[in-house]
Amino acid sequence: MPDNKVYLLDGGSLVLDGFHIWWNKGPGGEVRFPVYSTLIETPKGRFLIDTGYDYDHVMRALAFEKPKQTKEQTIPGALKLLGLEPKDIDVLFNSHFHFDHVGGNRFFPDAKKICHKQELEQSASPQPFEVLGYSDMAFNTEAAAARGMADQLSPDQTDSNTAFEFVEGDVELAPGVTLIFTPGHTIGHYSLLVEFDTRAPLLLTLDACYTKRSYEQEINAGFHIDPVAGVNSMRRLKQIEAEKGAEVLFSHDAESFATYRTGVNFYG
Ligand code: 5PN
Ligand code: ZN
Ligand code: ZN
Repeated sequence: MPDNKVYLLDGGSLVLDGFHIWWNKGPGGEVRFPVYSTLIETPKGRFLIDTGYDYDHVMRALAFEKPKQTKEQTIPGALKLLGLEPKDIDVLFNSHFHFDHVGGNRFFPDAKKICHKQELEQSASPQPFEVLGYSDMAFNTEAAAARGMADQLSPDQTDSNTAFEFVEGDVELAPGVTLIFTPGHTIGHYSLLVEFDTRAPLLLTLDACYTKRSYEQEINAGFHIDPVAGVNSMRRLKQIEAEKGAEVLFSHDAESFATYRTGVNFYG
């Protein structure tokens, strides 16, 4: 069995109206929710899942989401709490390309980068209702250029140091680290199952389920490409939870997040 360790990297918080978090259910009103990334230390290397949001981008493009992010809640800051630097990350996997999951990608020019086959092309040519979600394009030179947003790139970013390898379907990234294809929120969205030597598996829903209530009541977020696929993805996660006896972690749930291990406290 794999000797895996999972660290949750606190990335600060944002605000949305409750009708965006719980689509067509609410209640409405401002809800502040956490954003975090996931570091998995494995015998095969360090895998980072997502990179949070870029504070300056949110202030420019979505200031109404009222970002709160300390220096320790940037990706380099959160890694530093663990005695790590961005160059210590071997593989960066993006669950999807929404701005709150790609904001720190530019810190990882040397990591191998992986995403779903269709997610990159969708972000380069989104549906009109997806434009706000795919508003930070600094993770890939070609997709940024296709959107007319090359001004978001910094001079040191190149086609090759922002290139992705593609996967589709369920994929084992490393022993005990499995990407679970959960489309609906976006076309190429992934959730994550991590198995351990010594404890129950973790099932990270990522944005297939923002909150515990979303999961229990099968409520999509307001941002989605296919809500029916989204409900089916939540049902699939429930099946995996039951089969594996997994502990389920949600992506944007303040109440749940307060009970999760963060900083130097890890799972494994
Ligand atoms: C946090 C957040 N805010 C807005 C959007 C959006 O338009 O698509 C995805 C998304 C978000 O995750
Ligand atoms: Zn999302
Ligand atoms: Zn998100």
